[in-house]
Amino acid sequence: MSPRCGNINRVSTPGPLSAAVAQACRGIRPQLSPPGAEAVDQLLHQLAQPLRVAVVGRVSSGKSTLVNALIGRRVAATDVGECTRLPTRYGYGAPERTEVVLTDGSRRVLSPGSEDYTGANHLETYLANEVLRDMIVVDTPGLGAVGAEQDPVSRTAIAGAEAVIYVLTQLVRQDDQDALSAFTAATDGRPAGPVNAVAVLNKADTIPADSVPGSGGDQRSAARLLAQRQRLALGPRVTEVVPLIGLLAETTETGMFTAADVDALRRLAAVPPADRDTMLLAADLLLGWECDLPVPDRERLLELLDLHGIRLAVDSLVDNPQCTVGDLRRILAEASGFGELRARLTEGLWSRSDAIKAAAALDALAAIPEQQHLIWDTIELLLARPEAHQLRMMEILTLIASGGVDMPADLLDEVVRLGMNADPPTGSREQQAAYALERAGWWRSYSAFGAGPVQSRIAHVAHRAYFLRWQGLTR
Ligand SMILES: Nc1nc2c(ncn2[C@@H]2O[C@H](COP(=O)(O)OP(=O)(O)OP(=O)(O)O)[C@@H](O)[C@H]2O)c(=O)[nH]1
Ligand SMILES: [Mg+2]
Repeated sequence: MSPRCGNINRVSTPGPLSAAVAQACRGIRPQLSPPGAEAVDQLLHQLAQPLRVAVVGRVSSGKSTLVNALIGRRVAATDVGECTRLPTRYGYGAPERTEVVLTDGSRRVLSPGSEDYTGANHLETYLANEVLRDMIVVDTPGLGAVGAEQDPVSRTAIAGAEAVIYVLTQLVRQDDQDALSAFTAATDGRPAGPVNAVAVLNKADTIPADSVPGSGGDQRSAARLLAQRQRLALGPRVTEVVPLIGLLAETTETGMFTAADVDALRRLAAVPPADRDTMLLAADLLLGWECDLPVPDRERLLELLDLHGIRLAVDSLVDNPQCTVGDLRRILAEASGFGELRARLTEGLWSRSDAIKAAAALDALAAIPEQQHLIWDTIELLLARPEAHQLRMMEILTLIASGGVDMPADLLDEVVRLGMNADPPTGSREQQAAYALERAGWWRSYSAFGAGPVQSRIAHVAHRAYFLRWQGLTR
């Protein structure tokens, strides 16, 4: 096995699709040259590991903050300036440690407190946190950091990421779109599409509500509206953009918010309302105002909650002076939007991780530059199996996300929503079944009469998806 492979301990067992792909890989392996066999070993290794999710986005968009919230522990350094320089993989393992992986594939354990990254390609941190049994999280340097987009080092390190959480802030710019494409390079050429990408509109607390028409001046509606608009701008690459206040998620998920912080907030709540309102307009005003809360405490509150979070907590304490630390933590956690993100990640990534991993492995297998006939035949056989329908669906969703399919937008949208299970069921079971059967029939005739080869492939998969849905409802 390649010395580049990490030794993150696998705990959960591979799902049926991953197992089927692994079996196919083992069947092909003896026919390959040593480099081909090595590539297959790498693939088998990755198939046996939890889903590898890279958190990507522009500099200072809040990637490391989100990584901490996801892991539930403040492990990644965060800062207002450009901060994360080396990609860092967080996986389950004991003893807890950080290893520096050098560009030649060798590794050494980083002594605590040391920052000697000489020759490093990336870092691997092993933690005994339960959540890491089911995922490997990769924190990445900001896209747009000096040289980072073209930096082969960071590409290599996140190569093999099977899924991506894309952290956006207020503006989706053309170069953000480009950054999504740059991710394609980092995933060994596999496009990030709705099947493996979830987008987040972070720093929702800093969006001026008045800047978003239709929000009625309400912060949450502003964030939601903007997120919807970003989804449209990103096209079929993502099915949803989830608004998030990553800072509040980190503070509440990592246990950093304590009773001492609530005491500090109480002292702010005791300041006369007019003064308090002015103090909480800007960080400088908060830090410079005469009041009996020591400045370091104010700095800490800003770091933990920023102005919006402080205002929310103080308002809650004014409304209900009995609020406990637990109550406030719940209020802040709710405001962060992390619950919704977690639900999206569970639905969109974790619960599909078997199929995502299997699809990624098939792509990597197809890219091995030898015995192509054998490899393609094996893949075709595998895809022909009924249980591989999910893989076919992922294949066409990725095709649609690439933007090259000539088909009416409403039909493409229907397929994406079908494949992502994006629409909650409506009507009685019988009505749902009737609808699924009707759409199955429609797509079958479309595949037979209305389409070229690509459209026909899509229609075929859509037909089958509706048919399976109908079967599930009438069984
Ligand atoms: N107000 C606010 N600040 C946030 C939020 N998320 C992160 N921040 C702050 O933004 C700054 C940058 O956060 P990081 O997590 O270091 O950003 P990053 O994307 O990892 O940055 P690089 O590693 O330099 O690319 C830090 O000061 C965070 O505390 C948020 O939701 N709201
Ligand atoms: Mg960072």
